[in-house]
Amino acid sequence: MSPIKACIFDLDGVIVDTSIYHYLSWRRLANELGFDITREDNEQLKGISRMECLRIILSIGGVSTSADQLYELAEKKNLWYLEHVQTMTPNEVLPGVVEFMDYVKQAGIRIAIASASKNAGKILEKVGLMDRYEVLVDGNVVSKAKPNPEIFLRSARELGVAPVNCIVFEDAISGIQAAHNAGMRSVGVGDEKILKNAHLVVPTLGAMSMDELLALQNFA
Ligand code: B16
Ligand code: MG
Repeated sequence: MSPIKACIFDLDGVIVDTSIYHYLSWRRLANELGFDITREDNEQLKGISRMECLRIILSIGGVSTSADQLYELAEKKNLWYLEHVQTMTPNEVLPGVVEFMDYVKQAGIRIAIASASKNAGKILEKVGLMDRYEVLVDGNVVSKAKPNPEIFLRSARELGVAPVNCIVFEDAISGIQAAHNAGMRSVGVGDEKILKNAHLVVPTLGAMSMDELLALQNFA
């Protein structure tokens, strides 16, 4: 049995859902380049870095650009995305998240946020969660995308907790794989059929009980 000493939460899809804002901003960019993207296309972009998303969008439209243009396009999309982020309020925190974080903290379990987003700090500030976690590891400080375990290993290191004592909460398949590659246990937040490799799957954090969390201590 490995006691739970830290919970590491992914941001987008677990704590808030900014995927609609990413979609609107990527779609605006695609339209400006003369093509369109669908909601299904947007599904592929979850949990993936900004530059990787841009490469996927451009391949959908069959557009090729220079390396310099790639950075300009990514920057343009990000400015549009930030206009949406500026409108975010605490009402956008997903159901049950604050209550679950409170339970965890009261149980003496440490909290980190691990997000591929370079805007994670801004989003957490807009939704009023800045004082609910000890460590934030985001796209500004990690270079290897999930399923590489870098983001979770760094979170554990900054908290001073061994990986075996960490539980990761993730909505992306690559994030669950990254948690396992880090030697951590995982909770998938979302669809059980998609996140079947996770040690436990819940539809939202609000559906997760403290008993279920503590039962994860018994998983190897
Ligand atoms: P940015 P997460 C990810 O956040 C999003 O799921 C993904 O769609 C986005 O492309 C990525 O952040 C980078 O975001 O452009 O703001 O740096 O799920 O890892 O919290
Ligand atoms: Mg996510």
